[in-house]
Amino acid sequence: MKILFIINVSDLGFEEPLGALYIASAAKRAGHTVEAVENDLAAIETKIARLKPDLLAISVLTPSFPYLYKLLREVKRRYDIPSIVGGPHATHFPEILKEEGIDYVFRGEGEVSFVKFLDRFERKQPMDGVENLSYIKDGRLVSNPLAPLIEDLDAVAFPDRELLSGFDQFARSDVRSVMGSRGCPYQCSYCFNNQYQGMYKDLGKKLRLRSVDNVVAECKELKERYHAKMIHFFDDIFPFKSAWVEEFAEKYSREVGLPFLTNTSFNVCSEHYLQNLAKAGCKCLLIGVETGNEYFREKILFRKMKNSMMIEKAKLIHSHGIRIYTQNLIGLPYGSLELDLETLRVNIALKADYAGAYLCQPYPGTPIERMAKEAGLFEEEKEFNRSFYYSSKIRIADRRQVERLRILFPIVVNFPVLVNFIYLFLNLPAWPWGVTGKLLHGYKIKTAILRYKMSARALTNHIRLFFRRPINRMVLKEKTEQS
Ligand code: B12
Ligand code: SF4
Repeated sequence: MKILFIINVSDLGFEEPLGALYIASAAKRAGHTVEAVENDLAAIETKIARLKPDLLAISVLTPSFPYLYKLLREVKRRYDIPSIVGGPHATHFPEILKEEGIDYVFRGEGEVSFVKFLDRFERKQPMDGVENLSYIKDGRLVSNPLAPLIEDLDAVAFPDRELLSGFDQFARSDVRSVMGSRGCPYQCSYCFNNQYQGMYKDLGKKLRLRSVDNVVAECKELKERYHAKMIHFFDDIFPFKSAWVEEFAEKYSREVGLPFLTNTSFNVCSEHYLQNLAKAGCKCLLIGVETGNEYFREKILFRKMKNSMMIEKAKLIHSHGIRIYTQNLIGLPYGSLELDLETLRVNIALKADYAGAYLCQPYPGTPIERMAKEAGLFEEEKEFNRSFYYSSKIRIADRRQVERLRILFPIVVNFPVLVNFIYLFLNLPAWPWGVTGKLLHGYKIKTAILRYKMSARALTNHIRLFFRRPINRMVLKEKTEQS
């Protein structure tokens, strides 16, 4: 069977769309043909004319759903090809099946049940018993039960990077994306994991690790076949089991030896963990501070951490030569400008190398959305933005200043003396800071995040993607098209 995957490349930089790549591998292993095309109507039409696919597949996140759905509907109006939608948004909102143009929805982990679906689909058999699948039967939405989470992640085929061979932005990149684990032990109130764990309760472990050998084998392949010079581990939290990190540091540094960056939590940053990460080649850690107020952190965000502990751990991270990229949420429900300024001060205290601040987004179904609704702080009529940078459905007190603070935030953390003038800056137009912030971000990507020897080809690719990137431009374009 021939499957055409529509990849939403405009919301990606050099990050590879691992969900689609894993699914493609599983389908190819089962003997199907899978090709990919970017999210552009003309390109899709050309590809359909050539490939004549039997099925259209697409992976969707909540913020890009409205846009991707319109694109899919347009394609379906022109071609009578069944479609299946998967990914985080489909996982939580199978009712999108009611929208014109979506024939099947796939919830949760894909590799095993998708292949079962393809088999039934090809033989035109009924879909009863195909786990994870939602579909319309006799006018009713049917959601089959979920299959348990895959226990042995080593049994899953590596993501199919060949799928992206025709995409310039990935072909020219030398940073590759890898997941060493799936899941997270925490349940932050604003995160997809909170709902995911509820859905998969009793259906597998919250956190699953691949073996070190399996991860190292993938990284070696990336180095040898896909000219990787740096690895971006996209784990929610990079594995922190002592024996695992120790074995990883040993084998990865010997057999792969590429610098890498990854996500982690201050909670797991022990001396042993950091020592091994540094030995393996970790150059930068992306860590959530989220808010500087301990009470809010615990009661609103469901994250229990002391500021003093974070500051202590940040010192330890720096002592191992690893840079810190913090992530912060401002404009929280019940929050205020003062609260967000507390967050700014904590980032200064822990000397973040780069501190990103984002407006808190109450994604549907998350506890934080419930809180915002209960407090009457939810603006129902607002559409979800394709990014969490530019707007929020939360009714933010001091909105104007908080929005300006988002732009000023990384600049002030890098030049702490500016904090003395913060109230003045918050009352002036933000655009000059926007330009400075963008330049600082670019500089920090090169010096703190992507700390590896880039080829000229990769550098120009990064620069091109960096300037093409701002989702706000796309959002503006969408708005203009709508009006
Ligand atoms: C890497 C990553 C990114 C990358 C790349 C995103 C991408 N499209 O691949 C970048 C940095 C670009 C990114 C951006 C954003 N991200 Co992000 N990101 C992730 C992260 C850390 C890993 C994604 C991943 O590769 N997972 C591994 C693969 C294997 O899992 P998967 O994608 O879910 O795929 C599996 C199944 O869902 C299913 N499946 C997936 N697609 C399909 C399709 C079909 C047809 C089928 C049958 C099955 C299927 O099978 C796959 C294999 O089992 C996740 C957290 C996470 N743990 O997943 C957040 C996550 C996906 N991101 C999230 C968010 C909110 C964002 C941003 C809004 C943040 C921002 N900057 O504004 C943007 C949105 C960009 C956009 N509009 O699309 C949320 C999404 C929540 C939601 N309700 O949609 C997540 C879940 C984080 C979280 N914990 O809440 N992100
Ligand atoms: S630690 Fe990160 S990935 Fe884990 S639940 Fe919290 S926000 Fe989500």
